Amino acid sequence: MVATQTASSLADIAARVEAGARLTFDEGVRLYASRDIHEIGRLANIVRRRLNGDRAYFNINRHINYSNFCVLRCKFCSFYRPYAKAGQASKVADLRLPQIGAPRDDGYELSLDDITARAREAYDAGATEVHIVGGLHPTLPFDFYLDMCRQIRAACPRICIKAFTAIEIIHFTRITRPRLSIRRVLEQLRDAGLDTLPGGGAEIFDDRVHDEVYQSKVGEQGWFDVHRTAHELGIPTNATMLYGHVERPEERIRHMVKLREQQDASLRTGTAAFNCFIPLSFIPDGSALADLPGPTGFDDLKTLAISRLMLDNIPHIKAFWIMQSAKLAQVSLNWGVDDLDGTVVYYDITKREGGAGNTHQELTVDQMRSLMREAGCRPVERDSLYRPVVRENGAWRLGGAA
Ligand code: V47
Repeated sequence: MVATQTASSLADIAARVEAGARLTFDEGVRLYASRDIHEIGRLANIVRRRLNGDRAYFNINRHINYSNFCVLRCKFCSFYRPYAKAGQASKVADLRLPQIGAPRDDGYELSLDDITARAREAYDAGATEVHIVGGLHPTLPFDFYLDMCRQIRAACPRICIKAFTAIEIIHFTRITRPRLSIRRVLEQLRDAGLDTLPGGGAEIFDDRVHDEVYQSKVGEQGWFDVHRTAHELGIPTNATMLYGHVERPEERIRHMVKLREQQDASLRTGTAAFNCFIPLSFIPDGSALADLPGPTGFDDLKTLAISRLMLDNIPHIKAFWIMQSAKLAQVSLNWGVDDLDGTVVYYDITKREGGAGNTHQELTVDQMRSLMREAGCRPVERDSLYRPVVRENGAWRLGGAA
């Protein structure tokens, strides 16, 4: 009985989703207020199938976190290490490949050769993308990041270099002398080999939440300036939302609406736009907000599904299984999600066991495919632009329609 009542309370929204209408802010808030997770999932799946059929995408990628030194002190972050404190012991940790994943309680920064070796190792293992982000390092010059792109491009000619959150891009504008504009930073990175920008650093576009949790970080305007400029330059990007800490449902919906408006504008200019939206489930372990419980599975599923419903103009909704868990990410394929990131392999920024957790976090291609098939989806390996990848005799090429 209760289920029927709650379903009927969403009946008008259901009719509008079925008719292909765009949901309003108020409707988004009502979806969050509903406990009818089945109906929300059913509606999200209508939109998922409309946009992506029965395809579930994944890519063979490698995450590289080049340094955890950071000038910021965001309360949600368990990754950063203060530079001065770590510097007393060893400013530059020259981590050789076999040490990847070794527990450490100090800061590190990878050398350019290490970063390139990790990218090359991934490339040789079949990766089509490297996803590179780090803290805002206080002393590395902009040339370090340009050389990083150049060296990876030379070592891995066909790999997609997806690198640097909007926050890092703004940081680069501040460390150059004379200061470079966002446009010039992006142009120089693109000329050095950068292909796309990841969606990180968005958190929640709201002043209250910003001031409470990541006060000294570049806010919403800076994040949008970077992504808008990237789109104008023909550089595709992604977008994220970090949920499940101190924000309220209305603030999540407002975040989505702001992204939807930017996507409308980017699509109008026609050069590039957001490829996908990734809701990031807050992992409290090891952060200054470790006393918070973090989102529940119920909240994770609702958030992924509501994202699909609100962001009708962003083609893909991605579950980052590192944060939602592989099990829940699989379930989410029936709650609006059409993309799982990715094989990953190593990930430093969040570790379920807290700061001391192992950084080796990997799903194999076989695991990925069987998770997707079991969920009733057709697995499609994609490149960073969602073009199907075909593998033959140990090599890969872009295929036709998926
Ligand atoms: O920018 C930091 C977030 C982001 C925590 O673009 C946390 O394809 C949860 O942006 N709990 C990095 N989240 C990850 C990211 C990403 C991941 C996968 C794919 C893509 C893409 C982007 O993670 C950070 C920050 O917003 N984050 N700490 C935490 N404790």
